[in-house]
Amino acid sequence: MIFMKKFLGIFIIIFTIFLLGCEGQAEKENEVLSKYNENKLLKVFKNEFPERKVILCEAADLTNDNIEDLIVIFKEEKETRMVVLVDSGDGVKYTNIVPAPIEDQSIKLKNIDNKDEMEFIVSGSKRGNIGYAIFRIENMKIVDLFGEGMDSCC
Ligand SMILES: [Ca+2]
Ligand SMILES: [Ca+2]
Repeated sequence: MIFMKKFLGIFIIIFTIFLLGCEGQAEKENEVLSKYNENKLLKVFKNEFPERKVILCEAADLTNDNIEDLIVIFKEEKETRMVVLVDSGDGVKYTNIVPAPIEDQSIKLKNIDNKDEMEFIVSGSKRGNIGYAIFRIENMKIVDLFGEGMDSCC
């Protein structure tokens, strides 16, 4: 009987940790995305591609014209991909689409060479394989400037 109680106790603890873990993940996602609920570029994207599930966004001017653009990492079928929505002043324009890490995605903005367009660093993982790459938008294309391990995490 004592053994059973112990066993049940451990089971409850493990189960609680599991539940907390799931909830934490979902909350984090909602928190990140809720910041962009009113973003007009994201609204256009969601309307145009309802089948693409948005995972992560980051707003910044990436084309050096003082108009804010939007980096979007999304899932479509089983692929995780990234696209940049450029506010052209005459509607939304899309860059090419590139593979993105499938887990733990993060986007960091940094003007690495301190001039012209803002660069951005995307990192993430896939089953523990970590990768990152530095990108810049050139002529409406996502250009991969430097990276490591992206093949094994995308
Ligand atoms: Ca811009
Ligand atoms: Ca730059």
